[in-house]
Amino acid sequence: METARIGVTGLAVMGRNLARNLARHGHPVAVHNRTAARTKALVEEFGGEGTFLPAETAERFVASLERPRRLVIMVKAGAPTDAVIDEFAPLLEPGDMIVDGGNAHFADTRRREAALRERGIHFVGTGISGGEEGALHGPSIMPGGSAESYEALGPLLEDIAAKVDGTPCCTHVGPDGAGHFVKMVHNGIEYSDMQLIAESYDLLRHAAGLAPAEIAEVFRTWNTGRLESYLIEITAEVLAHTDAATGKPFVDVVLDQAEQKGTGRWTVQTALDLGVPVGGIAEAVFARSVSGHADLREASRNLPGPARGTAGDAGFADKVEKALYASKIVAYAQGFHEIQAGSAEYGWDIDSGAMATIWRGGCIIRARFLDRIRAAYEADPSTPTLLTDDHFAEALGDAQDAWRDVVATAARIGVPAPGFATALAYYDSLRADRLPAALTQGQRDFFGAHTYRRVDRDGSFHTLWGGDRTEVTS
Ligand code: NBP
Repeated sequence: METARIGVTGLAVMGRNLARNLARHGHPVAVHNRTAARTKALVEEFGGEGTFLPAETAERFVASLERPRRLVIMVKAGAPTDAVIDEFAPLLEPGDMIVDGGNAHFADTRRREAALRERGIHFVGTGISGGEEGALHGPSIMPGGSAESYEALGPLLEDIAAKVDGTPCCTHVGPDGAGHFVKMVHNGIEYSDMQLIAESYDLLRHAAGLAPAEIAEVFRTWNTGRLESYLIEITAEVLAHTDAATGKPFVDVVLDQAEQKGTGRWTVQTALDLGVPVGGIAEAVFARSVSGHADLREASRNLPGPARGTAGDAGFADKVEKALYASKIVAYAQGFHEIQAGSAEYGWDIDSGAMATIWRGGCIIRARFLDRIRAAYEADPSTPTLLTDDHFAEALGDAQDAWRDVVATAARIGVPAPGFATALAYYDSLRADRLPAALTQGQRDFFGAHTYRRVDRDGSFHTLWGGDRTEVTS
């Protein structure tokens, strides 16, 4: 009986395209889906692209895999993933591998990995970015799990991943949940990137007075420079598009209420747990949340504010470009800080430069900029922040006047720019000699005897605020 090198169960858009990608690269692939009609449709439509071994039952699917077995799950994240693991794990043997390519929460991946490890089965939580197109033509792949499992899976995954300068956008991220953690932060950064681009558009429209088609041209120009990226490219496409039904700019007929699904929220929740400031990502999640509160917005529409006349000068678009680049550096610095914090907390030993390398292609945040991040980590692998890298520090220095002018202009004319504002505040917080946290500590000691440390000697202290205000050691 012919055997498959790898199997995919769950053949909706992602699983189907991943299976086709494997088959197109010459890997015989077993295919299975809970509802058999999807399996049949895949083979009928795309059977000519390679060797597919369809199976109607879990038993036949597992039996068709060469050993050790490599089984990829591409089903809806959450309970369906557990259901599929429960169905397949009893059919597997020690040494076999289950790859979960869904968008699982890394804590679930850690739980599943630990449970399956006890049975000798490798569970490989794998972040896959790039949507359905990426799955078919080459995604960015972030596999976690054991190093041993990567030896067996890596060549296959690297084969189907996107390539940049011949380097595959896939590497072993680290043990257990590391892959899904990095994919989560990738999505958080994506939120931030998109929000900053949206604010740039809003300011070009309302401060510089440009029309959507003109703004599309600005983005096209930016895409030839240091901001070159997939997101800038598609922004120009969306802004240049005209609605066929009304003849209006497409962006003007789309309801301005954005959705925020799991991963952006998880990135912020996890950052809070780890104590990592990711204001740029948080503001991006909140900006979508604000947009979705239609009642709140309707009730607030007539609140007073400044007249929204155009306020940008002739060089305003260049200033927005600088503010965007500077804020983007901050967003990535925050995301990478979260990756480093997660890596330290869970003992993953994640190579940050390698993450920048595998995000250069295949995924939504792919950009020329990521080469700069890779170079920054190459120059100093243990840097506490990307902001101090020579290239980034120079860009941040060069952006100073423009960045502040853009944030001030937004505030003056009443255009919300929470992404730009929080990025600048983070930057100023980090470079400040003294922060007002000293006063916060004083307040906390006053109302709760929480104690404070002093700048001039070691120890914890408390002032007797309700008494004679002498200081005691605590
Ligand atoms: P969906 O997330 O829409 O899931 C549909 C698949 O899950 C179908 O194959 C369905 O089988 C199967 N399934 C469900 Br629902 N419950 C099941 C159960 N209890 N037992 C067995 N199978 C079950 O598919 P998708 O959009 O292709 O995404 C797959 C995974 O990839 C998700 O985790 C998603 O978050 C992740 N992802 C998606 C994208 C993207 O751009 N769409 C990008 C990156 C990652 P059925 O056919 O029998 O109903």
